[in-house]
Amino acid sequence: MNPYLSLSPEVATALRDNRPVVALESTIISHGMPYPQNVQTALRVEQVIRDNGAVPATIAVIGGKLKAGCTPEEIEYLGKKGQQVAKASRRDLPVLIARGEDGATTVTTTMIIAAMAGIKVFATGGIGGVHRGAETTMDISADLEELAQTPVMVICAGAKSILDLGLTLEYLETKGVPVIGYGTDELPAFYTRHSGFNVDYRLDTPKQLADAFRAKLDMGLQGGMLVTNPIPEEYSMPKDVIARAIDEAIAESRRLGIKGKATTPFLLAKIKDLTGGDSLASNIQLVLNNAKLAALTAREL
Ligand code: PSU
Ligand code: MN
Repeated sequence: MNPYLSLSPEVATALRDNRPVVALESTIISHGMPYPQNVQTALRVEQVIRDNGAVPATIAVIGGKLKAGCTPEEIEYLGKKGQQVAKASRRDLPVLIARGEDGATTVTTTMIIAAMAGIKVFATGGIGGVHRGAETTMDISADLEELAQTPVMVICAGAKSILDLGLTLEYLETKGVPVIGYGTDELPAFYTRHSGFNVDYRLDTPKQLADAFRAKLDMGLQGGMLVTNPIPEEYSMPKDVIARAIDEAIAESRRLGIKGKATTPFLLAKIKDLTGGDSLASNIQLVLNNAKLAALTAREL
């Protein structure tokens, strides 16, 4: 086995016995939400996965090890350190590992480590994508390239309109990534159920999701599958409130000249400030909702 990979005993046993395991990312803990809600949410998400019959594997880089299955102490550590922890994408892994450092895994690196461990289903909040203005900044998340090459199903609530959702869908189409709407024909936009853009396919049950992904794996087609699961109606946010906050956050980031890997965490924090915490409550609910669907789908697989 990969000498850098370290499975928790629970995850190792579950994988050996062919029981369902769901991967979870850690950038959402360190950079996606404030402390202590980030730690509380990460632990609640793990509980939801257990309650639905699967084993959670929170993924992170700790002391130069690729961890699949963090302890509650490790989750607390990542949550408390917050933005001090390196946000680790694909390009960051070699140096972090060689130096024995820590890193919070994004969708990209969570997929990489999940695949190394043999975990096929991953639940998160939102993915990175093509940023607004990418035609001049070239800011396109590595998450899209990872979906094109790594065999993991990613269950999210769509993408935030901090991104250009139309261009994000075009990119995924070019890269051959199936984009599925769970119970919907429309791409959900994270805080809201509607974006005005259609997905490729609508599937309605965890079994249908598992069957489609199984077919992809069996054919040896490289890459993952993106499942977009709309936020439950009762937790969704008014469209105009969130649109205003996002526009203002983007304007501020341009004024300050925020660039590169700092962009997404900056926008997420700003939106939270501007919406007075309402967006955080929605964010927590949609992650719990995705965790449940991921557990049920992992069982079918
Ligand atoms: N979008 C969110 N919440 C998040 C992220 C994105 O709504 O926490 C995080 C994820 O870890 C994602 C990463 O993989 O940001 C993308 O960063 P970038 O745009 O720099 O690729
Ligand atoms: Mn970027």
